[in-house]
Amino acid sequence: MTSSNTAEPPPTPMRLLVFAGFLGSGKTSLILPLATLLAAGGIRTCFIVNEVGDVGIDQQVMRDGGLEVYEITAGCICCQLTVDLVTTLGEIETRIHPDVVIIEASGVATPTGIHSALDHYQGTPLAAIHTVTVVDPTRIEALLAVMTPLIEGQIIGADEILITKMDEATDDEVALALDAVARLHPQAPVHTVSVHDRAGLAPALSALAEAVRP
Ligand SMILES: Nc1nc2c(ncn2[C@@H]2O[C@H](COP(=O)(O)OP(=O)(O)OP(=O)(O)O)[C@@H](O)[C@H]2O)c(=O)[nH]1
Ligand SMILES: [Mg+2]
Repeated sequence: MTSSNTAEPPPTPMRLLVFAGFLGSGKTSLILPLATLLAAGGIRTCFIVNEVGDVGIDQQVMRDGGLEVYEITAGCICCQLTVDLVTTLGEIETRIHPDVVIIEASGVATPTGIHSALDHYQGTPLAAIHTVTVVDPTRIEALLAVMTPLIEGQIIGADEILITKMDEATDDEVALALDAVARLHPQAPVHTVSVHDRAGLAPALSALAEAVRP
């Protein structure tokens, strides 16, 4: 017999951590250690990855690490595949109800587009949507020159910015990336990181984990 004292509390609403950033900027490389950190803290996490073209090999690495992975392919979730995104989230909520869903957007998605897509989500209202944009300082000058609205939009729409590949970037490239972020989104918290410097990366990952802590 059950009583109201022993009834299971309703599950807490899901929290979303959205990773934006141009193709090859370093999103997956950062999500891997973040997912490990969340798992170590007992935070149940699912991962949705949106690849516009071929499916990469990264998903197998994620699965090998025990992460539940959902793939959305052959289009971008912020424009053509809005329905796929909300349907996948609904399936995740029903089947798994994790604490956190990490979404790796395609390299051509903008935070605004993803947030508009998420407005169509019909499940339990999401407790938080935290959006991180990953900036590759070694390429930002060229990308800002030729893909200005996309790259600017990815920075402007973020809650937090990770400038990555610090081990590879020159001082001038880092300065240019910092200037661009300061110009476009002066209020955004900015972390400069490298996936090859785990100690230096730890505070940035902790800040992201904190943003979606249940
Ligand atoms: N030197 C260096 N290379 C990095 C770093 N982070 C990522 N990379 C490399 O950059 C390339 C792209 O990294 P990914 O993590 O796959 O980037 P992504 O944004 O997920 O790429 P897509 O999903 O294809 O858009 C890979 O060759 C990584 O090894 C870093 O901090 N330093
Ligand atoms: Mg990736």
